[in-house]
Amino acid sequence: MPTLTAIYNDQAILRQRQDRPKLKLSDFNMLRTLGTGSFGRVHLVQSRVNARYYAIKVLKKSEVVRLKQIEHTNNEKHILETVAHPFLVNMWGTFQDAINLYMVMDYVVGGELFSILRRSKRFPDHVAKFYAAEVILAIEYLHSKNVIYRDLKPENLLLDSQGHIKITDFGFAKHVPDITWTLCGTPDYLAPEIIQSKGYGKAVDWWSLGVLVFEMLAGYPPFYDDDHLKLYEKILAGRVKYPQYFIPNSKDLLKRLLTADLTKRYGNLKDGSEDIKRHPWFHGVDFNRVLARHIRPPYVPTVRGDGDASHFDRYPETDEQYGDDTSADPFRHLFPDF
Ligand code: ISQ
Repeated sequence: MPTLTAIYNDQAILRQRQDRPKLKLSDFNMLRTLGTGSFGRVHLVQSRVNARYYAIKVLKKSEVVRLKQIEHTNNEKHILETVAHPFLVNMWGTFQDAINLYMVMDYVVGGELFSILRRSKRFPDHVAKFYAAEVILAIEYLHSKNVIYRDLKPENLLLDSQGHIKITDFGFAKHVPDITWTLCGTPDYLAPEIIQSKGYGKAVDWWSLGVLVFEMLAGYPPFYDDDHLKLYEKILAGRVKYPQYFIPNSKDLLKRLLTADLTKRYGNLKDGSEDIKRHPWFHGVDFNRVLARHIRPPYVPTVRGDGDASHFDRYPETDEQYGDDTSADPFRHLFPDF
């Protein structure tokens, strides 16, 4: 991918990463919780070594095991170690104790695109296009490394201090030689071939790009239903009602992304993501300038200092003590690389 490496040399960054000392819990002061998930939480922390802020994702091993997420968790760690891109959250290291796994990542101060979208109700065309362009470059980069992301949605797009995108949460990402079969992802964003348990590949990310662009433009996803079974029927039926305020070019691109037939879906044809980037909706967008972060972001978060957490919701804090190396650790062998 010549245009990419000319502007952004991921190999140099990946090499520099390798000879860093292993991080440990005592390197950090725990500040507040930034988010919670089914098997752990993300904390804002400050390094005692360099005073910088980071986000630490803490996963409880027993929960990861109970929820059968061992493989996904190991995938997440491995993939984050092997990628470096301006629009992907950067991981600095991992460690574990008897109870938990820890992943140290950049702190991305602007919060979730989801929050801005819900507050704005919907985005004007040029705003959706800006975020779509940054996301396309990140997905294209992951696919060039044979990684499918599988969880594209506004909750997983964070805004940095300047308003550029950082994709987070690689819990469903997978290294794929060609196709894979596991049922995972978020119901609203599932591609037909996943629901139908067909083998699937990179094309699922281009489907979910279509869902994402639709949701940014409309304020709601194209296939919406509280009942998951009905939702899946809608996705498979593939009928989308496009609001009349969608401009013809956005509607045309969305139809080509939200195409159940894999042999016709944009992103999955012989020219890959070039078909999407060359589509008339992106007319006038210079993707080299996007990659270089030279396009001015539509929303710039107001930030009072690097450790400002005001763009994240508050969560009840637990008095959980991390760093337990005295308990029995029956799961260590399941996470040998942490
Ligand atoms: C980085 N910054 C803020 C929040 C985050 C949540 C998950 C992963 C990384 C993060």
